[in-house]
Amino acid sequence: MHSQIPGCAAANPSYRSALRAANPDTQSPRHPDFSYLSLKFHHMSKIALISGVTGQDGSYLAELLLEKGYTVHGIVRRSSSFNTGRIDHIYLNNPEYRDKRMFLHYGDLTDSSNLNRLVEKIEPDEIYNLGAQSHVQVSFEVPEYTAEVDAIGTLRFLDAIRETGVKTKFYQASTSELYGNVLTGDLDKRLRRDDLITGSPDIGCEAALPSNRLRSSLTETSPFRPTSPYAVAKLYAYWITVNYREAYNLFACNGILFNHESPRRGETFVTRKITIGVSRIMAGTQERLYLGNIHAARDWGYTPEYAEGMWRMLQADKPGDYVLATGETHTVKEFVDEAFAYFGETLIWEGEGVNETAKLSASNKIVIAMDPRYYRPTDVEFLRGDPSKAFRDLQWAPKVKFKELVKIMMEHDSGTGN
Ligand code: NAP
Ligand code: G4F
Repeated sequence: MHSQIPGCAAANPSYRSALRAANPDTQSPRHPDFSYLSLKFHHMSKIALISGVTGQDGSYLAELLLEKGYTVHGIVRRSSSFNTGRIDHIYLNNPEYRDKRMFLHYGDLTDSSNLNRLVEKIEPDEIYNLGAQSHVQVSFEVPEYTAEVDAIGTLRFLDAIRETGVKTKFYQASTSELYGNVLTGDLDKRLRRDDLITGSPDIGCEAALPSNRLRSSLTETSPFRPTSPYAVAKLYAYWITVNYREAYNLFACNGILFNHESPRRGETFVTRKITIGVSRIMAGTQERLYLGNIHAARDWGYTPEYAEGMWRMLQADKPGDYVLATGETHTVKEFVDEAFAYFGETLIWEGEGVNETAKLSASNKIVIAMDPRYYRPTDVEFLRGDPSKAFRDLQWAPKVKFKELVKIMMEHDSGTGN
């Protein structure tokens, strides 16, 4: 065993042969025999490799794929403390999956030889590259590392596919951060909001205006204008995925995902910070919650539905790039209001900028204040996505909208859910 993760898979010569040994009825996945094909069809015994399996999205995706009958291999990076909390329920504590249909491997997107080895040994049918330094504000502190993992890490994965010659499909976790402020045009006056609304041919966004309701929503053809080291790194990853698709005929897709949240969202992202903070304030264990740019607006969806969308992209007839979003946008401030409304509380907002505060209308107690530490050097002010293409081609449509999402997260974090 090369690993210290409890039950972590050793570097077997081939996981496919291990799988076949465990299930002698399963013939080679490359075997053109119909009995195999029908077996594969009925049992969906595909093999997936997920980077970032310990993260929010990776954990839901692993669950989804296991439910669909996949064998799931996950890449876990070494940490001095346990970092598998989001997948312990499907791996550590689940004898049905652990080392039978789910395997964990140490690895890192900064280590090419590791990625090459894993792709070669596992021969996955599908690769989901979800691993990333995913915190936008942190990317201003560690820009080089963010580029190393988020940009070059993607190249390393694609090159591992190319060099090993393994026939596989590739999903890249692209992001709505790529657009930056193109809808509001705050950073670059050449891209005015009016241009987008009227569809200026100059910036090629005619196709970005599919309906009146979504006139100012972002689509696969909207221009990119990243505004953080994270977004710039992800821009590289987006285009290298497109390039490898075109140059080497890879089945490679970009999922341009707008913000998606859940009870498993990292606690330093704003939605989870709010649902935990508000729960503690209402329980009397925290005085106040400090935030940054509460006027920023996001298109927030529910993560399990987005995991389904990732999978659908790799089941399509042809590879392509897809926006996943709800088409509905709310500010951080509205999220705070909705979180307190879960407890029947109303807030009174006062002041402006860093002096803005909110107090509970019932008690006059200040519960929200600003802290300049949470402001970013540059921020994305407004995001709204148009998922029409995903609906048309993948029959993907999100059901959970803003209010339901806040409720799901509040129920979890306040311990008041069923
Ligand atoms: P997350 O919770 O922060 O998870 C990131 C995952 O990447 C974790 O498993 C993390 O490992 C792993 N990771 C970090 N550095 C790595 C490295 N050097 N090598 C290998 N793995 C590494 O993020 P998420 O919300 O699940 O997002 C998943 C992906 O979608 C990310 O690429 C993110 O940028 C992108 N995305 C997210 C959203 C969103 O709203 N959530 C929207 C658009 C795009 P540890 O657990 O050890 O930290
Ligand atoms: O929750 P956030 O940190 O998410 P952000 O920056 O939108 O990025 C997330 O979504 C992207 C998709 O668009 C992903 F690509 C990325 O990996 C990540 O998952 O911040 C949301 C907004 C920002 O405008 C931020 O300035 O909330 C504002 N905000 C206000 N106060 C805060 C805070 N953000 C954080 N994290 N903490 C605050 O106290």
